[in-house]
Amino acid sequence: MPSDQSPKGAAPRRTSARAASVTTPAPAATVAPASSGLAGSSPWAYAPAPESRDIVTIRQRYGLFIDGKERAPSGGEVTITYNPATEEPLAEIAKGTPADADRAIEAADRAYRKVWSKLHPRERAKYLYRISRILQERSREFAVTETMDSGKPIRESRDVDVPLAAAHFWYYAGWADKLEYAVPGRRPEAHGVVGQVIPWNFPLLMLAWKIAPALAAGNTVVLKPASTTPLTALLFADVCRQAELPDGVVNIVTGPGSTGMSIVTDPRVAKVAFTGSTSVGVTIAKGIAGQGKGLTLELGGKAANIVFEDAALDQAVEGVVNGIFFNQGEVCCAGSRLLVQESIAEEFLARLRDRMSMLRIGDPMDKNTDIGAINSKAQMESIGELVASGVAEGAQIWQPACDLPTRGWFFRPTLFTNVAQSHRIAREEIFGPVLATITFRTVAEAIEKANNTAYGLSAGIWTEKGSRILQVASALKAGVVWANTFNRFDPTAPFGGYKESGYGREGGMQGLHAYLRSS
Ligand code: TAP
Repeated sequence: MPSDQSPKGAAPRRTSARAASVTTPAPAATVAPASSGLAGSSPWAYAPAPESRDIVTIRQRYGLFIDGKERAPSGGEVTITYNPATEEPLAEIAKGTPADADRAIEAADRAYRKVWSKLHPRERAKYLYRISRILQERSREFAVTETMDSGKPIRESRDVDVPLAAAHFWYYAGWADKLEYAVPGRRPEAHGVVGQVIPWNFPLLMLAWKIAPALAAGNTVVLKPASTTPLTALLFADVCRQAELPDGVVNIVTGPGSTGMSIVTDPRVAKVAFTGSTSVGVTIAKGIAGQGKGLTLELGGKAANIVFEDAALDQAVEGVVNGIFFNQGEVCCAGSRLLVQESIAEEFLARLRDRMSMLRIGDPMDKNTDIGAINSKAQMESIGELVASGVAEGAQIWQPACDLPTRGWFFRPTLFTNVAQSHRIAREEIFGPVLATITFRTVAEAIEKANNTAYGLSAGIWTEKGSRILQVASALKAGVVWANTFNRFDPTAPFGGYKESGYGREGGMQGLHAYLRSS
């Protein structure tokens, strides 16, 4: 489809809080008055600042990227990827089959044996540097495409997803010729072909987290993007061509979960990396059990963001907002449980409600937007169902009075109080802009409640006391603990979880280990 067929400005028509509440369980919700913040009809409302989409040319149809070339799917079928902010189709995407997965693995295997493993590591590093440079040069194109395909605000794709993706390639380029320092005293070797399956919440960034260390370690790759967000992975295929990466080193196979399963279970695939839901992670682990493959799983989370009474409250409010509303809350490490000390709970929640009233929800292409569109209708329904369960189980719901666009999948930011630890909203990953508040009195109680989850991916601590940070951080069962900040990512820092959040680390030197076997 030519780019001009999609609407300019995704949210021209807006609906009132009352009308939009069909997407959320309105009967029990307390909706704040519109005058409580910058939202709605306040005289302080922001003027529209839409990013131009002219830089992006979205084609009508995309094929698979196998052995350096675009190929039609063997079954001849396509799926459609939609703009979640407008519900309009963006492009037809090849529906890769197990036969296509087989061709991609064959190409990756050949490229590994004949080209990539024979290159001097320094030469491999040059390709990674080149890819990083091209991502930087084409950053606007990537940011606009990502926002159109995923629904995330352009501010986030422009300032977080794309720069971090480029930084990952840059960082791992530096490792490519220094692998022996990553595994001192041992001889590092690549696995060969790696199979990677990624989710829809950070499509380009997850691709970079997976492909950059894999290539730096000397592997070749077959990657399957999520069905609702394939466009930046397909644009990345173009970057590989532009960087003159040897054919077959990176292969991108779009298609359903079953195609992902064909990739990861193929005996020629020596290592598997997956990011997504715990249930699919378990299916993959079972599917490849006993095959001797390396496996890293980055799954869900239900992070506690713990605010102690001595915290700088306004900073903590900002951190809590960033923790749960960044990327619409569709973040595995989102701070979706607010643990606040009872002595400050009332004041903290009042400030939090004020801040939430100022969030701007709507057109993700607008540079002022804080909360964009939910990635898919299915995800909207899943969030709505869990929010309804919170109301039914007796938690108190509050939502700010913000206008929502009449088209697209938008969910009003939601705050629950009076939440019991047994409530589903306190236990299950909602993957949406929904925060469940639980109070505590003592440090020990905070730690116990924070660890009372099947997950263990991340956590946040807000306090002025360094000693308390050290005490609490070391007691939390979470792979990543942020102190007086949240959702900070850096290619040099390892990231990963405990328990049902998976195993293995991505990022940093530890992220390289997963892509190396050492003797
Ligand atoms: P998943 O089903 O886990 O999707 C993640 C990736 O796995 C996608 O590429 C998906 O392909 C693929 N996949 C699905 N079934 C597969 C299988 N049997 N074998 C191999 N690959 C398979 O996530 P979802 O359905 O999009 O979201 C469901 C829930 O998962 C969300 O509500 C959220 O709670 C959680 N989630 C967590 C994360 C992170 S980062 N922890 C990310 C996304 C979702 P298709 O897209 O083609 O189905």
